[in-house]
Amino acid sequence: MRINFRTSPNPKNLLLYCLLLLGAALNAQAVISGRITFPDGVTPFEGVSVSMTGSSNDVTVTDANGQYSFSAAPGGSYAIRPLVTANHLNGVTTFDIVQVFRHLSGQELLDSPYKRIAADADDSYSITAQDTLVMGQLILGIITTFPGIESCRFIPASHVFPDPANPFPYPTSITVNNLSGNQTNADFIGVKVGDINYTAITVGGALGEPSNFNRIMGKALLDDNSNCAHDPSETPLADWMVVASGPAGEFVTNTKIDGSYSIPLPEGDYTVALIRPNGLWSVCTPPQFVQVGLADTITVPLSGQVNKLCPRMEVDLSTSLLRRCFPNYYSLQYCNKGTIPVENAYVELDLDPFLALQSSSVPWSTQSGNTYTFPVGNVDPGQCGAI
Ligand SMILES: [Ca+2]
Ligand SMILES: [Ca+2]
Ligand SMILES: [Ca+2]
Repeated sequence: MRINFRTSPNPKNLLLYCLLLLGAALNAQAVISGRITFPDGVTPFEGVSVSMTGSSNDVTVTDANGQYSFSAAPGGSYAIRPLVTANHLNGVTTFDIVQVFRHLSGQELLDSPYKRIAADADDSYSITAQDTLVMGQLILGIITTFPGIESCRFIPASHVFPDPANPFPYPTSITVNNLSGNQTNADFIGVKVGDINYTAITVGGALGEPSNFNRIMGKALLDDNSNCAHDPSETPLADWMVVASGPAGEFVTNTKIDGSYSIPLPEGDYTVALIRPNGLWSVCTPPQFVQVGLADTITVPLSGQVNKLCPRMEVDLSTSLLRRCFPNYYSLQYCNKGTIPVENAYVELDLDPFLALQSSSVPWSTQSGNTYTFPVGNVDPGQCGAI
């Protein structure tokens, strides 16, 4: 702030001068800025929406170098989070699917936590056959977006993965508490969902229109003590569907292994409902009505209960394109969607006569013709595994 002061000093003008200086001091702003790049630390993400929420709210977009910047009042606390929801197909090919298959079959493990995050195409916080399935559906045009709505994932560059082989869950925002001066290193590493080998184009408008930042988020927990409210140490409900419906449309996501969910959506009024996976469960939280404004984050806690005590095993089988006379990979996922553990479970695989089984990550116990039995042991409620 520049103050021009030309009149000769007199008490009235001095008071005005002091008040102007005081005003300038109160308005002093600090900068929170950073850069978003691929894991190489070089290739920028241009056109990413970045939100600042907390003591004040703001939204900006990264420039051609992947840079963004906010001005914020010192002393405040802020959360910075990038978001891209467009162009899901960007960088996703059958080559990426093959890499996930090789990882699942143990042939060649994905060698970076960022590749593993990119491989989690269905946003379940785990890498399973389901991820290859949705990648294939996207390439074939059966679906146009990955589940979970976001097409890129952003992890604070300073984050150290405690176990790089299992990077889930991972932070998606940078928190600044009691801002004391310019903070210019709020950098993020970006990956494109489903793009394991980093071939997505991230500049020149390839990431699509800047995303909307309003969101509904929360957790779904098993209501162990039957009060239909969240209590400490209650069990997360993983892979339950959450639906937000309103005049702008219906927005659907699935909860992750820690029970959390997040739905970016346009401003408006919504009804948020938790959907039980099957009749063995019940939902005790009634549909919640919420109003979502610009840059709002609305938290809606959800609770489910046990309806009937029964195990329920489900199996999914998927593969990429099969080539005759070449090795092909099948991935088999099993889950217990029931309410009690199942003991000594096994999966029976009945292969087409044109296929011969060469090897598997879980050894089969018996074979009868082209039918193979894979013992998978005890499976807890909500637990899944892959072969
Ligand atoms: Ca997944
Ligand atoms: Ca790729
Ligand atoms: Ca409870």
